[in-house]
Amino acid sequence: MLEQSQIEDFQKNGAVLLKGVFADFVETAREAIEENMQNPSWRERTYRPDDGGQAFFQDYVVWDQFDGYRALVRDSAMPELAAKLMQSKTARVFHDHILVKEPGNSVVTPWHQDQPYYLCEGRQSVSFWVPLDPIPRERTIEYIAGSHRWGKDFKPQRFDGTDLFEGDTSEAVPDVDNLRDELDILGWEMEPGDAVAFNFRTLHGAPANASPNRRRVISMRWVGDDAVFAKRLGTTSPAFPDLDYTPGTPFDAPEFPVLYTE
Ligand SMILES: O=C(O)CCC(=O)C(=O)O
Repeated sequence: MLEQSQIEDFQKNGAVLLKGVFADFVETAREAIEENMQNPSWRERTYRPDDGGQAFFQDYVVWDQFDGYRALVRDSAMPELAAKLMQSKTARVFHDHILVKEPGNSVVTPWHQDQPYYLCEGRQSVSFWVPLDPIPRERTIEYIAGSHRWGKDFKPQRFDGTDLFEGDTSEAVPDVDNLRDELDILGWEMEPGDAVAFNFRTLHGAPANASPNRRRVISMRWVGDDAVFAKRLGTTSPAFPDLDYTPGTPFDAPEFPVLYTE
């Protein structure tokens, strides 16, 4: 399912397209999205734009609560693909992020890295961005090739542009939209069940959904052998308020099961 060249592209660019890898899980994952929207978790965060347009539903850490998500995570090739891409002996679940941009939703996902607001750290990480609807090139998620190797952790911000952590003096995310000609920007037209695998440090962003169709996505995050707990300047996203941990110790807790071992 995975060519050596795809592992190399993932390592070099921090993002790679995987065609059709989860196609068998699309129908059940769509059912799970409907169930999840009827029964959101306490972490749900839905943006309802002031322009009266349709919502952007988000939920987190629900992969083990709905059959269709659980099947995608446990029964597909995802755990093994994660380990191979990360060049790790193990693949450990971190969490899922469910994202539904309804038709005409105006929320742009700003350019950001995920790593700076997570409660784990490591070089071996991968998220699978799995669309459940067709995504044309002009509405696809985009990545800056190689940005996971820039050695930078940019300041995390909310989608409305406010800082996530008070007093955070780290460097702001560059103005990517004005630097597009100088950067190597990756993005692909996608079919339901395709995936982009990307590193937690790869800069990425996604456009609004100016289309008459829904844009349903499951973004599933994994870590490898080198993952450790990390302390941030404030509450991580997603938050795990009941978790007691020591920064720098192995990232190991029942919430984060290892689903693949070489
Ligand atoms: O789908 C989007 O709009 C953004 C997804 C994203 O930022 C992620 O999966 O980390």
